[in-house]
Amino acid sequence: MNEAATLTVDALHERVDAIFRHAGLNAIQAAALARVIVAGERDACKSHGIYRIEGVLRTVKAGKVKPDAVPTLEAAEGSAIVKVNAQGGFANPAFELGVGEVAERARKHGIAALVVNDGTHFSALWPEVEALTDHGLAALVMCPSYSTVAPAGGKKPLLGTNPFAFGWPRPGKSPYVFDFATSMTARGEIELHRRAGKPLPEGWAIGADGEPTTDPEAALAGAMLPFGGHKGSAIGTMIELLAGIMINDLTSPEALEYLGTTALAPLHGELIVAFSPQAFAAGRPGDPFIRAERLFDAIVGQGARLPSQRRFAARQVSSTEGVSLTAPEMEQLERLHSL
Ligand code: NDP
Ligand code: PYC
Repeated sequence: MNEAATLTVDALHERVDAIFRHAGLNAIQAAALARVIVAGERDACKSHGIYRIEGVLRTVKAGKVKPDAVPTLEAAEGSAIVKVNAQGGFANPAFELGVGEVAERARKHGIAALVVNDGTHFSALWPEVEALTDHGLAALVMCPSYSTVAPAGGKKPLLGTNPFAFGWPRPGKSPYVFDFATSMTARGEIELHRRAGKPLPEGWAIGADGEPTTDPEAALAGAMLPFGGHKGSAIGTMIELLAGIMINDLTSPEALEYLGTTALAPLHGELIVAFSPQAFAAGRPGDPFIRAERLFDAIVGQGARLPSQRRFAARQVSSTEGVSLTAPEMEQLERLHSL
């Protein structure tokens, strides 16, 4: 029987990477996945932490993702659009391949986009946003998922939980970053409530009968609800259009049709747009970074907190004290390595 333990971020990365290598993933796939999963644990984002390892392994075993894929980059001379094909592997190493190129082009043109096609995506988007704010750029990131969310006024799953994230660089400080599902919550949270035997907050989901439910099992069999009613529903639809149809990749209904289940990680595309604040502000008085700080100060001055502050505080603790895992979580790491 394993006991609860505290691991350094590097030690946890090694263990997660070893699980993926053992399951047949090549070095670039395993390392990129381990980075985002460990970042989830490090930043206390449990819905996209080690709990996701089993979904990755199931998706590999089902033959729905290529564990040995090597992504390829296509960037026409002079274009502001950089395309990376994940070649049927995970989207994370594809993003890592393209991020330097899109950052360079955003600095050159003021704006540039990275399109990731043919990738399996299961992670939070803030690691990708932060990769761009680290380059001094603002960024928008979005992707579809698979049909689990009823459009506002509907009763059946159609849209995905379609995450939407934004980052603004703050010289000398952690960036301003928000990252959320366009549903009331990420699907991972529903699953974590089911595992913990806890009821859902009201307003998150409806059952297969179309009636509101707080039972996670009924919610998983029914539909999740968009956040903010028609507003979240419209943003989720925009993501289907921009990061599905416009980039000629799968929409959430098509991703579900391809997979045939929501128990595996979804295959689809992803759209990342990077902006150079200096380029947009050029020619007018005022420094965009100084002006942004005034806005953040005014928000915090009212007693509000900035998004991602909870994560950055958790990151600070993890980097000095390590990541604490419960006995069942340690058991899970052990078991998954011996599969
Ligand atoms: P949450 O509702 O937990 O949080 C959303 C954002 O709001 C975070 O940036 C959070 O910052 C911020 N926030 C929360 N409370 C406050 C507050 N009181 N004041 C200011 N900001 C606040 O997220 P979701 O459940 O909607 O999504 C969780 C994750 O799931 C996301 O990272 C998303 O990318 C991922 N996801 C991925 C999908 C995929 O297909 N790949 C699909 C759906 C979701 P903080 O973290 O600091 O609390
Ligand atoms: O948590 O909603 C979610 C999710 C779907 C796909 C990856 N994460």
